[in-house]
Amino acid sequence: MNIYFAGSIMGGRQDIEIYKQIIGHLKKYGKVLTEHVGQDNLAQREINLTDKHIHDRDVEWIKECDIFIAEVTRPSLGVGYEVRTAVEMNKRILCVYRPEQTKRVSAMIAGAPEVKTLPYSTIDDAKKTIDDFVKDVKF
Ligand code: 6IA
Repeated sequence: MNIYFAGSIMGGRQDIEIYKQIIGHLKKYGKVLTEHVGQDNLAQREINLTDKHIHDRDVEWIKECDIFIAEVTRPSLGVGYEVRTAVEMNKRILCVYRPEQTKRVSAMIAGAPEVKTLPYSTIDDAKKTIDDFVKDVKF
């Protein structure tokens, strides 16, 4: 199974440790196409890539994914754009967020009928939510 994980980059890297843990968990289920979202040295890795290259590659990966999962606590233009792209491609989409950190997720995510948006408080909760979502997709 190909998995696309989306998390904030230019929107702020404060949640990177959480992204790492979610990505580590997702790897149990298949190939995470966007492992770099959880990598500390992303800026160095991608420094020579143009914006167009990054955009076109990421859109191609969304096309290839079987499930799309985003951590949306930290608002990110890129993640919002990717969620909409995944909607257009009829992907199965889960967005998770920590209500302790953000009062409300954007209505354009929380209000989208094609997107399952669920709160979590601990990383174990997030993993459980992901497990349930994957089970649902498989059967
Ligand atoms: O607007 P944001 O940067 O927060 O958007 C983050 C989302 O867009 C992530 O889910 C990524 O999949 C995608 N994205 C944005 N920028 C990049 C990137 N390079 N490389 C890969 N995916 C990206 C940024 C390079 C920069 C740190 C030098």
